Amino acid sequence: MTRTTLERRQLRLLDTTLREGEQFADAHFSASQRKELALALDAFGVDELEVTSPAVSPGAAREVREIIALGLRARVRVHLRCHPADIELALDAGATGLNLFLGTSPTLAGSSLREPWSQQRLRIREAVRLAATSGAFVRFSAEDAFRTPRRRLLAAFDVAVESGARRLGVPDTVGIATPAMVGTLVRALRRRYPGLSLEFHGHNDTGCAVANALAAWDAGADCLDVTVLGIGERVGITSLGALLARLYTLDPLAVARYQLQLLPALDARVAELTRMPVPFNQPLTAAHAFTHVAGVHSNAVLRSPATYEAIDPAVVGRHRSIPIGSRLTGRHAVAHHLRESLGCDLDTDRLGAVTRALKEAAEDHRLDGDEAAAILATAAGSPGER
Ligand code: HCA
Ligand code: CU
Repeated sequence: MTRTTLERRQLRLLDTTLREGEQFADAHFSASQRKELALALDAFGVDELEVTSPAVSPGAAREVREIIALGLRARVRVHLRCHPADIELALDAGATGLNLFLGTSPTLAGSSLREPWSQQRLRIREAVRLAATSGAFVRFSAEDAFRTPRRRLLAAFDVAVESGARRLGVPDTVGIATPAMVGTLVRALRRRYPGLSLEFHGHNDTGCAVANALAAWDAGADCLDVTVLGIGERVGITSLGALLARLYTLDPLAVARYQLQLLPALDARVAELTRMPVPFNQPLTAAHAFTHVAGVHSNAVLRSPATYEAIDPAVVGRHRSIPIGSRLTGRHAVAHHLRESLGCDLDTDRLGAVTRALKEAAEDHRLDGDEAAAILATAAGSPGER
């Protein structure tokens, strides 16, 4: 089921590292770093790039112009409040894609906006009309969609569509939706607005951002929001690499147009710019994404990688690693190392002895490469080698 839907519809990935990503507490990108990231994301093949509103600061306005001027293949979308002045600023900067948003939930309306619903409705109508009359591609997103009563949500979307929006955004702003909730809502919207583009933007506060993005896709959304490493407000949103890993295992062809080989460098660069390592649990690009430790695992992987690998490391230009510095290691891993690093094979008894020596040495700490190599070298040099 998923397989056929993946093949049939055109997936669009909207990368918002330059907008949502900038809201990550440790992110600050200079103008030249923003351009560098925009170029890297374009080379990677993301379909759309979202940038911060020019209303934020004069620097942000300059950067919108500069990124548009790069003439990327990816479409540039400017993230905007439903304020006429913000829209004018984006149009002045040359924007042809306007991502409008407005908080529709009672929680947000009661705190940040303090506007009655009738007023909000008018605001959506005017903003979307103004944006659409310019000829720009207009998306309207109902911030906090999953805490917005269904009737109000649909009323907001109806106004946006009547006023010229070509895409509707469904953000799980505080990350409380489950995949089932996302599926139900997106399916309902798909039925109500056939032919309209649907975008999903999922925060990761409860660890469901990737699963929710997949649920949105399965239910009929065509545009999924991501950032590099998933950076964003609080614990961020759906990560680009994690979503691609998720989709790849379902259907490699569906993501074939993205340059997966460029992912490790992209993730490493954003980690560097945000002064953190690539998180240990980042699919595909974590330091140990393709490392096998336990003897049973390394034995099986050496015989047939698919036993314990969802994805071949070569897909992202990486190699598998089978360290032997743990007490969990096994004789097959050790034999592999002896062959690879010292070009020698030991008989069964010697191999058993060196494996025991390694395990014993690793009883109270992980052996680093040098310690393990020293034990192997001793074994290789001693009688019994062949
Ligand atoms: C924000 C909130 C937002 C908007 C998403 C959207 C969210 O930081 O402005 O425009 O669709 O998560 O709701 O990122
Ligand atoms: Cu967000």
